[in-house]
Amino acid sequence: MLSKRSSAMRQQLSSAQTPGARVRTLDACFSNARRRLNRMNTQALITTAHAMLAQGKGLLAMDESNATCNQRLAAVGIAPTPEMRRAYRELLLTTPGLGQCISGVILFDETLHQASANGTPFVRLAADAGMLVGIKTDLGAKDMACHPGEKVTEGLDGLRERLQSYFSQGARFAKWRGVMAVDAWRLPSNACIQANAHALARYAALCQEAGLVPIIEPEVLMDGAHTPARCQDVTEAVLRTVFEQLVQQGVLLEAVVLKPNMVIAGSASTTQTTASEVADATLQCLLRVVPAAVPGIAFLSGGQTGEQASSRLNAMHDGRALPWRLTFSFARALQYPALAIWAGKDANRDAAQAALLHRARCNSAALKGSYNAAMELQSAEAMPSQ
Ligand code: 5MM
Repeated sequence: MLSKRSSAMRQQLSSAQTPGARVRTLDACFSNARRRLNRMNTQALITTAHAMLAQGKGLLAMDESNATCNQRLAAVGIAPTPEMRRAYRELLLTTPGLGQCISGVILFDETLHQASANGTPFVRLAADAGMLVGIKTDLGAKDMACHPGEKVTEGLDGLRERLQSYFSQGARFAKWRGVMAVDAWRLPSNACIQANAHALARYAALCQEAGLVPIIEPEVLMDGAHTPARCQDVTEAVLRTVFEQLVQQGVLLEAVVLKPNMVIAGSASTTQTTASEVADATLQCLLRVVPAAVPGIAFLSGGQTGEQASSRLNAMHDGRALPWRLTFSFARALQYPALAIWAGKDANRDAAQAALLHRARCNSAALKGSYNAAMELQSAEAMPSQ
């Protein structure tokens, strides 16, 4: 299987460069990747990537940094304390039936080391529910020097050692997010795209060396008034650069998961598109730049409501043939209703878990093209399990 996929990737990438030097460059990339990863590691990575992309399942991103998690708790009136962060993450991980729709959870460093109130480590809770453990490995998007309004993600220093430690604690995949702000013509700069793509590729290579499947998350932000066409152009340029960098760094494309934004208008744009238009633009963009060797694409929600994210994901599953599996890796679009219902009160715990399960089931249905607005009227208990 690996050699078939490698050959597909070779063909696809070759067509994007000039003939002579291109073949030598690609040969070097492939032999580098193979030298670095022995056959056993390669097979284990590919197996993990396929498990993350299991049919009908997606990923739950619950890896908000402390600052982001605190903001989200405070926004619904919950005290932003370490104990409330822990209790909230326990609520998410102990949701009955979650493993039927969720293949893996992305944790923040703090959460990886935490345990439930009865002392069960969170890593054990995830494993018992049949969910793989992933870890956010970047150290955040920081202001980029000489580039006002732009950010570059940091965290490469010491990453090799952190990854070894995460693997020994049970993590089997990782995540790194680069963010690109958009405006009508100036942003993102080429420097910002190049810097973030380079960091993503170096992170991905280190992950594979440590036995972790890298989730590669180059996010083109929804903030602003840009048109859907502008989002599509920028997303295509960003992803093209990311894949060039991944190949240069010798990353094995068969063992990565791409986590992109959908192609949608800026949240303040007057030109909003329908779910099927979002699906068409997103898939046109991805088909142009994502090699067929990549096993799967797990979308971020980026500030869409739960219903918007589900309906757009559903519209991408209309029976068209695609070279990769599509799924979700949502944070807000899965968690927000649950967080608001919980409000930090034990009495609301069951209802909050039902709300999380409901969103997970809606997204699972979207992966089969069977999500519809009527599902939003059903409670999680009443919905058939996927
Ligand atoms: C884009 O954010 C990621 C996906 O979440 P959404 O589905 O809500 O867009 C998410 O995994 C994010 O990377 C984490 O929440 C960490 O964010 P911070 O801002 O804390 O680094």
